[in-house]
Amino acid sequence: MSTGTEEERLRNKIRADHEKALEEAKEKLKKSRDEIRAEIQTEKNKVAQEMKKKDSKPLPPVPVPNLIGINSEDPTDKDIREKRDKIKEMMKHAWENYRQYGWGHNELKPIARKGHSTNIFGNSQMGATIVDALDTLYIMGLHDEFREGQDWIDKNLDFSVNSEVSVFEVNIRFIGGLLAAYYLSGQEVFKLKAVQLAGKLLPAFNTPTGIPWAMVNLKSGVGRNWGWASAGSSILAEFGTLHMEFVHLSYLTGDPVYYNKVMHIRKLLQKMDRPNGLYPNYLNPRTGRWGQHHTSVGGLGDSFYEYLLKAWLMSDKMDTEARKMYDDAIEAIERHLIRKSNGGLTYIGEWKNGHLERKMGHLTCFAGGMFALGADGSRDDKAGHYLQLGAEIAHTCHESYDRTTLKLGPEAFKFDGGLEAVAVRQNEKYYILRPEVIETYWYMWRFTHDPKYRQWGWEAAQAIDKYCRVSGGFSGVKDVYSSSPAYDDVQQSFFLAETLKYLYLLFSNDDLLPLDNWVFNTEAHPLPVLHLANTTLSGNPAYR
Ligand code: DMJ
Repeated sequence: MSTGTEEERLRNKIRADHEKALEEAKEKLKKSRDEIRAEIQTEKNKVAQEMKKKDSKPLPPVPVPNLIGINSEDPTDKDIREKRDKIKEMMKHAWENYRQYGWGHNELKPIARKGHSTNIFGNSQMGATIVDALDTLYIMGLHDEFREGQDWIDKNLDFSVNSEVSVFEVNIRFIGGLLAAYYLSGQEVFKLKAVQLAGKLLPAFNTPTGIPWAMVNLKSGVGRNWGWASAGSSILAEFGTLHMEFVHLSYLTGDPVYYNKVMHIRKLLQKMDRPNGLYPNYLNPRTGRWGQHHTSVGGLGDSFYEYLLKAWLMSDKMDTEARKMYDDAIEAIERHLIRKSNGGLTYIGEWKNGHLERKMGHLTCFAGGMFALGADGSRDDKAGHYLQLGAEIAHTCHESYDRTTLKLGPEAFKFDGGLEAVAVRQNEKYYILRPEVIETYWYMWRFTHDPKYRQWGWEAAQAIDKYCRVSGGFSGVKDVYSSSPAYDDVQQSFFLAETLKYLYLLFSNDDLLPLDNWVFNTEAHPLPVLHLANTTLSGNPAYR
């Protein structure tokens, strides 16, 4: 209870504060508008500085996982060495032009020779190509270029911007890219930036279900979904492709918040009914109900399945729950979506409201590599079957390239009405420097050493160099069936992150980033396996 004197003391204090505020207000009114503005700005700067200091506090040290195979000898075979050198030269061409004409922008317009961006990166210059390219530069031994990128990131990469970005794209390209650069080079700046950025993505999870919004404003934290998505839904391949990066964030920071977010998504999915055992592509984050019953192993679905398998691999095969979800999903996919064409080509169609569309996307071609990667450890010991399935998908996707004029694959191809692995609609005939087919060649090469995969990869590399290379970099082409195709004038950041990296690895020895120790995220950023069972990690608060 307050005594009388205490009350009086309080009253006096309030009065004094009040008078002081009045005095300050009077003083302020004597100042000009410009002076007031300058004062406000100084205050703002002070707060920003304080926040920056808080943001760059060192993180608690954690034991570094086993980082094997960051370097490797040159291949002994001269022909293979020369092919690998050629891929490195292509990387230099892409990088140097970006540096000259698009530096700091997200991507490059190689014909117009200026910066380029799309709505997935928001409206600010976040240097997406720099972050996406770092690990490729590193493994290629392009260390000067790597340092230029590091320097830019250190001085310019700032996430306190009023910009609405895609949570998925920022996660796979930026957080994945920064984490991989950190593990490869050991430079703390990458880890710090990854953690700062992750903090900016967390408000996207503030939904009634915990299923994140597709987009979030980095400054305000306000999230929303794509206008085109079925009934206000979030997308399976977006909210289902956060696991690898978020587990690493919890590991590195000792903060379980990231791990808890992705495990919550998994638990929620496990509880839901799945029509025919298939996961629909759309899930409403407000109601927790599925949107349209569309299922795809290509766009909108793809990397969700990939991350189930990779969660298991990345946990040193301890996360058996993820492996079970993968096995169940793949069985349903085989039953309902995978078919053989009249001409004997195995393809993966799309399920749309109870009907199978016999069309396969370029994006779906990654699945060949996924099946091969998941073969070992498969249910009922069907390793041979899944390796074979991977080989069949690789063959089909190679056919989709081989049946074009440019020997580059279209965005989508049909198996219908006598058509086999060819695009029909004009707006499906483009090739935008995508990696998925080459990705599958590389996994198949690692698991089988069948020389045809190097041969097919080399054919693709030559076609890219011949038809997509321009003096200002590399561009996508609008029609792979035309002998003089128009350019789309975009050098996608994933061309440097993925396409060129998988090609380089295809012509490297297997001890460069061995698959027993590294798991590649969906943007080809290698993250080390976390041996969760080993004693050094059990001390990490994230896993207590
Ligand atoms: C990349 O950003 C990733 O591979 C993603 O999973 C799918 N699309 C592109 C490349 O085509």
